[in-house]
Amino acid sequence: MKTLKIAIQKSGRLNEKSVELLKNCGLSFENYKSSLISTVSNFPLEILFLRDDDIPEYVQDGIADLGIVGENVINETEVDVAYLQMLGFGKCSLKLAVPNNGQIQSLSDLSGKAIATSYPNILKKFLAKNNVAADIRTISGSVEIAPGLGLSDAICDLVSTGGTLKSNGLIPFGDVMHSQAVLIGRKGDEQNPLIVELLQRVQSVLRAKE
Ligand code: PRT
Ligand code: ZN
Repeated sequence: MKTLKIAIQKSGRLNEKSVELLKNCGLSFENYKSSLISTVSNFPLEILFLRDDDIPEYVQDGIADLGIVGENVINETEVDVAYLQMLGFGKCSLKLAVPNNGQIQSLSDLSGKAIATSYPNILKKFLAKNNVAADIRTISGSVEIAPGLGLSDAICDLVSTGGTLKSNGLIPFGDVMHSQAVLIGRKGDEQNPLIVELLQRVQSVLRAKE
């Protein structure tokens, strides 16, 4: 049977938990920081270490069979993949936040205002659904400093503890989406016996943690 490929984040917030999950599934592999691909010795599986942003497309396009990535990245890339299992780590929320000077207090106050974000597609849909016409400024990182620099009136960014917002004088005032890491696969592949076997192992690891 064809060896499976699973794409996980190379480094960053999801890397360690993704590696731990695969190890807890009984998979043996070397986890060298320098390697981009690692072969599992006791299961027909290869692990690809990638930027998280590339994972949904790799799975959709069949370059990887499976992937572990945040729902926020899946929604932003607007791919069509199957959610096989929510994994319960990497939890965060994509939130709107504004400077704590009180000028913006409700969603409708955002009309005509500029919002900085790294999630323009998700934000665009959210604003359309709420009938808010705002100007989306896409920036790739350090979104929290945009209002202080005069680049935007508000931001839309991921929040976990809220510490980063606070230290930049911003207050959250609306949830755009909640997110966590999820195991994804290609639609139609769900009956592949190797995927079924791996998914069962993942589910028993998660059950043991409850
Ligand atoms: O290099 P690569 O592209 O793979 O990584 P990356 O830099 O794009 O992503 P990374 O490693 O930062 O995050 C990977 C995933 O972790 C995200 O896509 C989310 O699904 C999830 N996650 C969970 C988070 C956070 N929590 C989080 N707090 N991703 C980012 N943050 C950032 C946020 O953007 C903000 O700058 O942390 C800051 C806020 O944290 P708090 O604790 O101060 O609120
Ligand atoms: Zn990324």
